[in-house]
Amino acid sequence: MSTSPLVLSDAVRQALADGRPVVALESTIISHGFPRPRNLEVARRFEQVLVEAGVTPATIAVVDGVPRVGLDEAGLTRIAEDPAVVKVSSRDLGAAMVQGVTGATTVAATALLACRAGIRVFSTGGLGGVHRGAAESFDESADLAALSRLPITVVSAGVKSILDIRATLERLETLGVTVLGYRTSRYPAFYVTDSGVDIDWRVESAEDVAAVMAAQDALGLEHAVLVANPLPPDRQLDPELHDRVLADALAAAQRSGVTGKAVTPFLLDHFQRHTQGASLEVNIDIAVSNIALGGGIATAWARRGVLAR
Ligand code: PSU
Ligand code: MN
Repeated sequence: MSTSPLVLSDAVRQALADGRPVVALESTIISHGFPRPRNLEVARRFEQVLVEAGVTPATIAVVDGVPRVGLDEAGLTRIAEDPAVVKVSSRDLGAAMVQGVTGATTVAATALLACRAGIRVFSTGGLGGVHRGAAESFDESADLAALSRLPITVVSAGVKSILDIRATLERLETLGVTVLGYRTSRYPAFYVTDSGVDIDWRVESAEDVAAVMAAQDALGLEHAVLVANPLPPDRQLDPELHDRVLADALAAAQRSGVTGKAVTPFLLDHFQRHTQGASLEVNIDIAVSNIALGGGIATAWARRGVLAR
């Protein structure tokens, strides 16, 4: 028998064994998504939102080469504070383990490790996707391919408008990833409520999402369900500020010649610095809202499990 290299925290292992709700959280959002020192406070708040809802948080990262599902205080602090923490996608996991690296996991790597641990719900802020100009650069996040082969439900506010949203939705269709609008028929654009792109399926409750998960399981489907959860219009980033800073960010990325996995952090950082903190507060608001909804979905899912026994 081979033993799994995954290390689950006691809280996560016990909750899964008891059939209680668990929500996975990614760590790249902490290391590369939010500025220090605010990021540590934010990472703790994310977990607290779940704990208060009776849901066990499972923040996922690779610490000194060990893939961990559920971080202790030292692990969370390390991810938030250590500037040497690298960004780890699914293809990086094996090498990071062998070389004893400490890495923050992207949506792709977090979803993979969560699935291996038996977790079915994962909340984040925004997904990676198809970059603008991808027809030339071929820059498409590994998040999309990963979601095509992992049976996990991911709650996000869509993808940021730094990306090509229409192309991202086309790729998700090709890859067979389910997209559900939570109380909306329009795909959200992260900072802004509405990307202008229609989506096919709308759900009204966490129970609705759990029912779709159960139906897909019954068919043996093994791709992700994306739940698109927009911020209400009165809490979105001022669309005028958004459009101006976005144009600057894209131009700066062009000029700097940044490539590969550095592109997304570069654009996010530029965006954050040039909105004088306004985007940061909206970003936190979005993540908290997605985590709360993820908690509701995990609770509805756990309830179904209990009923089925
Ligand atoms: N989009 C955001 N915030 C983020 C990310 C994306 O709005 O923090 C992070 C996530 O971890 C995502 C990763 O999985 O960036 C995608 O990076 P890339 O485009 O290099 O695949
Ligand atoms: Mn990329």
